[in-house]
Amino acid sequence: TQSHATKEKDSNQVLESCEEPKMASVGCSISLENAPTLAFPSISTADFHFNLEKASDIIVEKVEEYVNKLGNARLVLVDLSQNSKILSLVRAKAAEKNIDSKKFFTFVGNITKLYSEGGLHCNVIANATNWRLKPGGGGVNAAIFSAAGPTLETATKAKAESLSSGKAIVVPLPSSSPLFSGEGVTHVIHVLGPNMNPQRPNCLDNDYVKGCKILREAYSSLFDGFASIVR
Ligand code: AR6
Repeated sequence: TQSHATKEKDSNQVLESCEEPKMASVGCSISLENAPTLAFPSISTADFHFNLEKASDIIVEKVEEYVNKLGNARLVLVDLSQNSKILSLVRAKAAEKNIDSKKFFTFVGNITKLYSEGGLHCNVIANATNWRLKPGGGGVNAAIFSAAGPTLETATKAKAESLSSGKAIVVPLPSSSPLFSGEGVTHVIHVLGPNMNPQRPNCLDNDYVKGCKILREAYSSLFDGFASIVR
């Protein structure tokens, strides 16, 4: 377990180090490692063209609202690149608000390979999906449906045919899915965020009053969904 904890620490995780003495620090890593963890991408900020400053305010606001309601569970914002603008904005704003960095942190990696490539154990991952809940389309949605295999589509269809923006649905992942066996992911939560891209359905035409309201609702639905699994 210690080597796993070390692996997690040595990876790309941006987490202030535990400052306790050595033994306490090992204990701390073990309990953190076993904690239920939700990895989530920044909803709507790539293909859906949502403003990054506004999105980062909303992420930090919603994390602050939920993080202490979730017991020892952790929330982790993930993106693919070390240079991710959204990760650095969120990191700075979360630090300003003194959000507990053991319960919320950012992580650089592919959300479908967090354990195998980054040593970060996340039992739940969120997907920024489309209204039809269909595989493909690019971004994190294509990556998750592809890594999870066809059972995710079947399990998703059993829950819902479509999703309205601002909503999330929790889908238990069949144990036959490679994401379950290889990465330890037991649930995928699909989230539909607001769309500001005119080339995608239901574009909000730059209406950020509506857009921000929907993005807040999306994170509330996501974190409520995670809370329902943790309980
Ligand atoms: N791992 C971690 N983060 C990722 C990954 C990955 N594999 N892939 C992308 N990101 P996006 P949206 C980050 O475009 O803006 C889809 O086609 C990415 O850098 O996936 O909500 C759907 O079908 C960004 O920070 O989602 C919808 O139609 C974040 O994930 C539409 O795009 C979200 O980027 C949804 O657009």
